[in-house]
Amino acid sequence: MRRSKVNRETKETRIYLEIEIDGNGQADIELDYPFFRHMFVTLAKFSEVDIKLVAKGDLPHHLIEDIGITLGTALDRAVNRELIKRFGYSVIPMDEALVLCSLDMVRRPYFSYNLNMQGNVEFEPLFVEHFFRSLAYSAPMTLHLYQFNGRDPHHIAEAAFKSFGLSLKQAVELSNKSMSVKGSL
Ligand SMILES: [Mn+2]
Repeated sequence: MRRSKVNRETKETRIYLEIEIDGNGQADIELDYPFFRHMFVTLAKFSEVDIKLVAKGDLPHHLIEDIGITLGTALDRAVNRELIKRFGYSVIPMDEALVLCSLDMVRRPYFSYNLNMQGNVEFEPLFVEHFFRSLAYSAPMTLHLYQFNGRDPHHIAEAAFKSFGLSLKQAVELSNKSMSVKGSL
């Protein structure tokens, strides 16, 4: 079974996260931030990774950052990189928004991001960037999120989470051949 549990406690946050890679996208999210709860349910749905999350903390900024770190750590523990397809990519529309995700589950952290969300009231757009950056660096993985189009911040963020979910689903699919010319990721 490809699953892991991570319990991360600091003076700022307490995060408990359980994932099952070969799940069917069930989400059980305890987080007092409705927009990001919606995003994590979306991530589970499109990656088909089951996610159980209990996140409590002092500030929303700390919470979202630490959930990113915890999810990266959980993926690292649950996945054997020698046995997966390694790359995942997708371009997802949501009405006027069009967002690409391309990722490589190589053990080399890199993060590239150009999402531009303005005039928003539901959530802090910088938290979306912070979440994905924390995740990419703690996994570690190479992660690109690229916005081609979009005006509504909700649509842009949701397209990014869907696109990341679909890309992750592809990348962690089992493969019986090593996807590295070096022989190791
Ligand atoms: Mn929505």
